Amino acid sequence: MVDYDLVLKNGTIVTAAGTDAADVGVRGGEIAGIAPHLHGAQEIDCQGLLITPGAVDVHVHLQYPIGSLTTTDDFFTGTRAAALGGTTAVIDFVEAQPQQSLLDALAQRQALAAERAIIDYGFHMTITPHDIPKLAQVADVVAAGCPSFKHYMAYSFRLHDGQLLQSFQAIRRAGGLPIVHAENWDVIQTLVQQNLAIGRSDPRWHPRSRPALMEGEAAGRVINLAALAETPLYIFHVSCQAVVERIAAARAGGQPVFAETCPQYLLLDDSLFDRPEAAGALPVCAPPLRPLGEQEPLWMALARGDLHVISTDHCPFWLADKAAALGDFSRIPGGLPSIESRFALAYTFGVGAGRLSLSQWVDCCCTMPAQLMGFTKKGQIAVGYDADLVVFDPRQPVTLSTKTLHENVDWTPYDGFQLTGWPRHTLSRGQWLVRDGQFVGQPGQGRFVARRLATT
Ligand code: DUC
Ligand code: ZN
Repeated sequence: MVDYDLVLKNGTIVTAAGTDAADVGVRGGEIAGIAPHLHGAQEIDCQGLLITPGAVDVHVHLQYPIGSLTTTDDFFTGTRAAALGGTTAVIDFVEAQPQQSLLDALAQRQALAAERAIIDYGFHMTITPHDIPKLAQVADVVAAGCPSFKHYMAYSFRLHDGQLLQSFQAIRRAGGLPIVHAENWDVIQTLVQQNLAIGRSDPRWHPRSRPALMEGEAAGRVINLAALAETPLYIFHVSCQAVVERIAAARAGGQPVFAETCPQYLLLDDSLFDRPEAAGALPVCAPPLRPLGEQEPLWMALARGDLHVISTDHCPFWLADKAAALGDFSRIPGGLPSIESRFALAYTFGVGAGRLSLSQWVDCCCTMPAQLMGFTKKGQIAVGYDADLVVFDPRQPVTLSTKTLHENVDWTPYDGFQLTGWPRHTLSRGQWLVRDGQFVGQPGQGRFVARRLATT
């Protein structure tokens, strides 16, 4: 009997809870059955392959204006690359203009994404200093399906401690989740000026002006502010042990602090800044890549549960735009691409290298990010969830390069990386996005998803 629109047959289902040899039946865009011997109008043989939830990337910057530049992947190219890499939902950002309401800014950004996105998406609302008088609007933003709010402790739009506290209090009242980019901007600015003043202008002075010690200090401070406001907290792009230690201590004391790290902090180190000419400028991002030795403890923190998510902070700029600022490291646009390779990088260097179990891999890349950010129907293989599914070939060899990747950028920090394991098929709400490694999706197919946090 044909009960389903589509059945993924004979694969190994991997969830955050374990593995299971069963078929997955899809009906009406949802997962409708998980059992042996299911039958459907379409049946796909997944023998020898893993079936995972679609991966969820909760930190991406697509067609995102930063200073005078805009990130080079737009909502089409970025989400197409994401789908080819097994990611079926992303969270991008929205920032209001000084005179604009938060809801108006959200509607504007939603309209931009709606035309072009391939996969489902949401937005974090950024709270900048000019939004402090607008904090009464936070409840409307949560009600509109954006319950997570980004705060910077760095850059011109950083918030001071009192402003962070005020924002956290408003978000707590509204049942939202504050997110923080934790660095100490005053110290960074002082070190940048000191270094530039004595002619230390090349990229190797970028990480030396943004010390891990002070990332740890900023994280500790913001954890304390969250405790004061009695709110949960999510920390973006943790790069070093100094932050992990603060998170672990807070969690041991019962404080609900959650955090992500990114492939660049797990796999790359600050020796890349010593490369000559433009090559040394390319890996500039903030927080910076850290010295060799800082990477392994991040993997261990993921396995232990002191870090919870691997996201990308995908933020691509052209090689020429990075190179143009070579004379002053502090002007190099910060950001690295990895929206396409994150899930497979985490498989090869996590599972393949024995650092993560299969379930931890799925948890960090799919389930936890969905759960923490309130995607209530994503990140799991369970009846009633969206049929966002990846069929992953754990034996597929791939050498990463701009030739094999589809990100709209002319370099990758993972050039030459040899992976074993890559997504073969990607489905979003039961629709094919990628079939046998070929993109078959349509612009505009992705939908805005109103997120609801478990606590709201
Ligand atoms: N850091 C980056 O490297 N890029 C985008 C924003 C950020 O905080
Ligand atoms: Zn970012």
